[in-house]
Amino acid sequence: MRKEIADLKSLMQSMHKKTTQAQYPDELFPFIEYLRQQELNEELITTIGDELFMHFKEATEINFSQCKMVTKNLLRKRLESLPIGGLSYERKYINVLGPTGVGKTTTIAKMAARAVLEKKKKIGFITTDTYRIAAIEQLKTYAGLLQAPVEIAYNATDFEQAIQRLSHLDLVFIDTAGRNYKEVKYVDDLQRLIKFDDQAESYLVLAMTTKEKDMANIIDQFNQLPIEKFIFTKIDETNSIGTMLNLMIKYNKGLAYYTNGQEVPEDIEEADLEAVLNLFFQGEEK
Ligand SMILES: Nc1nc2c(ncn2[C@@H]2O[C@H](COP(=O)(O)OP(=O)(O)OP(=O)(O)O)[C@@H](O)[C@H]2O)c(=O)[nH]1
Ligand SMILES: [Mg+2]
Repeated sequence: MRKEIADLKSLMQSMHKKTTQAQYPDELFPFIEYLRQQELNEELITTIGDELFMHFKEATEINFSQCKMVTKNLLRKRLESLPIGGLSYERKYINVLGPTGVGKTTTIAKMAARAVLEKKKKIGFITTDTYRIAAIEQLKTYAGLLQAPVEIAYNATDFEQAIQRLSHLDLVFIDTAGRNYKEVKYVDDLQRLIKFDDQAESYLVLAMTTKEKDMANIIDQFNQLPIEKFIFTKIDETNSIGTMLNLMIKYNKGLAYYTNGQEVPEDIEEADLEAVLNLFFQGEEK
């Protein structure tokens, strides 16, 4: 019985969606199609579609740039309460977390280079990635270029000692091992190994090349940790940016940076609301 009610409900919802979409004037369809290509979720697309429909009800013509403006206003309203922007430079420890191969170490190198070159901060690194042999060397290479110390922590005691040794610095970047965080035990391991106190800010790094559903699963697992903001990497490898917005809105989480290439230190942008909205429409200019 309950299942039947649920089925009926979803049928009615999809019928409602179809009927509202059927009401849209034909001129709106290319724009709605753009939103779909960007992989914005259907719920947001319907909200935007309805808003556009109301906006252009009396209009004689509809153009893309007006649609863009209405959409930007709507998305801006959804996003403006979220924290958007880079490191605060107020907390000493920067925890960088995320699944395998998303670009955590590379992004740390980019953020660290900015902290040194632009903000003139004294920085250091701790890596807890003792799992991959090359990981320590990779971080040491970047640290060498910035003449910054690296500490290696195999366990919580090492980590505590590393913190003591680097206590004279302004900022300490903590690189962690990429693991299959669908397994909750890896999140628990992190919690035991590193610190999530009020001296630390934690960032979850996700690659735009990952499927949205899988990213959502990972975020769910990290929900037990105090994640400050997201960092999205590899936006140069995709043409659809919607996922970024979907996840920020769904999880009520801000955005610190997005990265757009392998070059260190240049391929990183500090997030800014207007820039993110423009990024969403960048595909339209191509
Ligand atoms: N195209 C592209 N590649 C990137 C970007 N950021 C990182 N990469 C590449 O992604 C690969 C993995 O980067 P790492 O920084 O080692 O990733 P990681 O998350 O530290 O990996 P693990 O520590 O093994 O989990 C490297 O080849 C990087 O050059 C980006 O913004 N765009
Ligand atoms: Mg790494």
